[in-house]
Amino acid sequence: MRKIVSAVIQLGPIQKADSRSSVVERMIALLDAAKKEGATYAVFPELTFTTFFPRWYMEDQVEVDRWFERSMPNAATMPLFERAKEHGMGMYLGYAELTPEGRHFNTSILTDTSSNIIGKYRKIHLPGHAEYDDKRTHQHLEKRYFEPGDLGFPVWRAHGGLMGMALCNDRRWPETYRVMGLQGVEMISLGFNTPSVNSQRSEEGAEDRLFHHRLSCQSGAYQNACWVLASAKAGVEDGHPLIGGSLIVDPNGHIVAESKTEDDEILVHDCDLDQCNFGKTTIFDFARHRRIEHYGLITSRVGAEAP
Ligand code: CDV
Repeated sequence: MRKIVSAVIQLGPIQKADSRSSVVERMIALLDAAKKEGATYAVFPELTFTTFFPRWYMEDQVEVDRWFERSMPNAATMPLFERAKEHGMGMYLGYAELTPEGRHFNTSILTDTSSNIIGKYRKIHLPGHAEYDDKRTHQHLEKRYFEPGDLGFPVWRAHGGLMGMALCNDRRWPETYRVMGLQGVEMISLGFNTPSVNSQRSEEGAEDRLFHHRLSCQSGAYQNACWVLASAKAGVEDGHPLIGGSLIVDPNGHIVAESKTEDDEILVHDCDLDQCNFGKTTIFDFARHRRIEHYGLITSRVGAEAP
């Protein structure tokens, strides 16, 4: 058995006015609680340190850049890295990254048990739109504030296994999981901020949103025989509701833990990476069963074109 005692740490709402330091204090308290339950690895949400700012339309780049981190860790986030190191815990967490060259990414990192950053991922499937859209019930301006990730979907040898990362909307795309699956991934960590109502179809509420979220994570885990650890930022941020539904999904596609609230909450599970072996050596033994001669359209065509 190759067990990682994993904690998916859901964060309740973060308001616009909340400081980074106040969020980091909450995260440290949750990390301490996860450590008490024996966890050695913790998964935090997408854009962990702030409210989900892409819901706000901004024209002033100085105002936009206030939501971004110029370095990681930095003065505000260092106490979290120090505490994780004291506990000997690895972490996955998401944040808005502003590079020294002035580039903006929706990013996640993976740390080892000494809080060294050993992996970085930049969100590839950016949802939403770039200009103000008065037809939507709320804005989702990720295409305005971020550029698409440029690092691909790497997999890292860490924590005794093969670890991958994704961010929110990536979980809806089978390509996300399969590219990592083809590198043997055993555990995918992902953070998300999913508004409880579809901005373009108000009858699609939280139940449907949770259904699609579970469907995506469960099928990705099953079809690639890997663990999926999904951490929500949940609850009502300045009047805007986000679903909870943080999950731990096993390599057979079963949900083994799910959050019950839309607040700060921890899920802990002993994830045995050897549970990936059965699927990877039988029905999803890619080397034996994949037929790449028929998959060309996947990488040569972006949109659907009828024959
Ligand atoms: N932060 C996100 O990527 N949110 C998206 C949108 C489409 C709601 C999501 O897939 O949940």
